[in-house]
Amino acid sequence: MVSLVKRAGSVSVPLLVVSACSSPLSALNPAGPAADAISILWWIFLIGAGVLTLFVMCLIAISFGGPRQVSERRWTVGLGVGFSLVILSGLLVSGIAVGERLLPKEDAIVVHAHARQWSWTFSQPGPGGVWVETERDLHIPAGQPVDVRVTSGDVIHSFWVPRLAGKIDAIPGRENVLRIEADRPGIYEGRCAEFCGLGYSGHRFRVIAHSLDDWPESIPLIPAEEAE
Ligand SMILES: [Cu+2]
Repeated sequence: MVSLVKRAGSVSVPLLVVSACSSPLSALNPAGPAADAISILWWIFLIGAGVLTLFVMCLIAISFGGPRQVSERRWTVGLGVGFSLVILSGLLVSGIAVGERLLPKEDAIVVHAHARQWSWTFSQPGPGGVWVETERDLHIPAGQPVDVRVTSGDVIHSFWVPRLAGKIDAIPGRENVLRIEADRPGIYEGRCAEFCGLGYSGHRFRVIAHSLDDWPESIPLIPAEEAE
């Protein structure tokens, strides 16, 4: 019985890990350049943390072998300063390089995302340049960078589409900008990533990426004046 449970566990744990990585809300299942960069950074940090853990475990194992003559200089300069500096420098450089790639730059399509308890309203220029609004679904062209200008009408929320980019807070009285991009057409799940009250769990939205061939005519947009 015990061996059966162990065998089931050994099979289900890797399956759980694999399914979690490929879920619609997994940052480890990237579908755009910003999410790609974040995913790479996540793996760098995981591998770095794994190497450090292994190193410390080795030191602990060695310590069980009895007292050893290791010079103070070797411990202090080699391991205390040198080793830490190498690891921290690597993490710092990789973090800055990835962070720089996530910053908004010029020539992006601009859309507005307004959060409220508990809805999302998106507005942008539609077919013929008419300003339009959509509720819950944000429509973007695939393969194009899009700057999302995020605001809030009540409390602090957070705009997060794990497969397309990092997250950014929606703060009352302030506008924050996040660049997202989808490699290919599809539907990408989004969530509010900041606890914002009792309806927090339902504070969801979707990003629908359309083919560039029929953008923006293919979008079921409602002119802003009709949406009010
Ligand atoms: Cu929220």
